[in-house]
Amino acid sequence: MIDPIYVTETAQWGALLDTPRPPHLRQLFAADPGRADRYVVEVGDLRIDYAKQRVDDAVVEALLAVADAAGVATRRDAMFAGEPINVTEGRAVLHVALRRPADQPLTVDGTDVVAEVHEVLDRMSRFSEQVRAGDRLGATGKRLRHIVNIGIGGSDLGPAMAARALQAYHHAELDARFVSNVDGAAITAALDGLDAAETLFVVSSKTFTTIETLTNAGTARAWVVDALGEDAVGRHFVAVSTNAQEVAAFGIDIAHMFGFWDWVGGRYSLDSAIGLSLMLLIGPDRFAELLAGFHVVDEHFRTAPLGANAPVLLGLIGIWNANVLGFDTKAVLPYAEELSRFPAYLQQLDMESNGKSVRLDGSAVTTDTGPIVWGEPGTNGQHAFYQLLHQGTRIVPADFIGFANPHHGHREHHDLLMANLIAQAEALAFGRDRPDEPWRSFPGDRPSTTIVADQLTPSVLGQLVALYEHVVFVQGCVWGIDSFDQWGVELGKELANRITPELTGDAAGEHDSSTAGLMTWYRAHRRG
Ligand code: G6Q
Repeated sequence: MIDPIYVTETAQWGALLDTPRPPHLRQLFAADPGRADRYVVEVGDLRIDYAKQRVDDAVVEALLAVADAAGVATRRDAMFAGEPINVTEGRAVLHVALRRPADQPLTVDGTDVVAEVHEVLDRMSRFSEQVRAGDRLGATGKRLRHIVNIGIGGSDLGPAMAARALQAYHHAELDARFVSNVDGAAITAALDGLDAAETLFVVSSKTFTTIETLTNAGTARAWVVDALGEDAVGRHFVAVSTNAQEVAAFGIDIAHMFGFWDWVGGRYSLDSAIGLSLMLLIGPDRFAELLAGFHVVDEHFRTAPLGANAPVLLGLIGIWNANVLGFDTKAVLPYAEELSRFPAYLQQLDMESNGKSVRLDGSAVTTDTGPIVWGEPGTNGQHAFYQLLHQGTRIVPADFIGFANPHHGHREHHDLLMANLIAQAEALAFGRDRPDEPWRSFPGDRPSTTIVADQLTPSVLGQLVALYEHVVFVQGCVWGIDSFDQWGVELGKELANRITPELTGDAAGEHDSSTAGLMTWYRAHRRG
């Protein structure tokens, strides 16, 4: 049993709240020429500069004491050891095992989970190689050229984000589309222009009971049957799931199912079989590089002293921003078009993990928990919402992400892009005084972290994702919440299941007057 933690009742939390707020970033930099060197941490290929955060040595020390009081290191070790730290679901949390090398076994309840992981990875690799080489063909003998990944939430955002991020590594003869929304417009667009004989559907669902995914998969199945006949289904559908029974019930042969385990949370599953669509696109070797990148950061998180541990430091700075300075949101601003889905991915990772109000024992938290995470790739945001970031009354801490070398050959574009990233972080931190024209004044002192790497390779993407996974973990430890459940999505699902037959049938149940009014309106206007 994991002991609940009431961090806000500890002396260390009190000391944190009493720690003097550092002066303006202009003064911090002016007083300390070594600041930029000391407030940088390097992990793998990532260079993480947090010198523009509103912290000083006293704040960092107080935050580290809070991490100690919250037992961050003990909890981290419990996660790596496979203890059931997801207490409300009674499960281990072992996404770190998904990227462990084959020669580093990890035995949990008498089973070497790493051996199981590699067994599935090997099957995925064989299958991917066959499709990529054109050895596994569609039912009519045509080469499979189009992958349609059907999944939602954790079974969509990871592979969709990574497929976009690693576009430069895609097989030249394969493309992929991702369908998640139950809105029929999504599957219609995904199927538009495709030849069923050349299309492979990857139905990704941990539970295989998710209504959106099953609805989309059912429509896709009917589309294939219509074009190629019932017998073609086996050649055009594979499943990724933990639920063999439901996969078989849907009509996919479990010989074409790639499994994973209940200790992989949906939003932590990109590097499990949920990454199959990605592996098809980039190949098993590049997928292995992605996993190796994750592992580099896992090892750093597991072994580096807390004061030099990137996820710990970034997680604690997030605590300082959210709980002490009172900043409610956080912007993620990748200066890389390929990372266009990264903010959405992080939104789920962070907000579904740490958007909680009760602690491990069900008691109410006594401080704010996870921030609202949002963002867009630069430079587009600069011509839109950055106005508020620079001059608004609300302060939004930002993470800038950029790379020295792009995958395209337009160096002049890239120099401009990176100049903008660097300039924005500088402008936010230092501002500009124009007392004569206040509307042209920039207050500065707006905090940011800048994460850079040489290039967005599969390994670097793995490193980035693992970094944020562990940041979220550290914060969840401090707040004493279960970062690995997601009960908050249940009520809406239940009510939708209740309302669906009421919208289409005759019997309407009891609802408040607003809900009943909406249902009456829909029933009156619904055609077909
Ligand atoms: C993620 C959540 C959630 C989940 C989806 C899809 O952590 O659990 O986003 O991934 O609801 O679930 P299935 O994979 O079971 O279809």
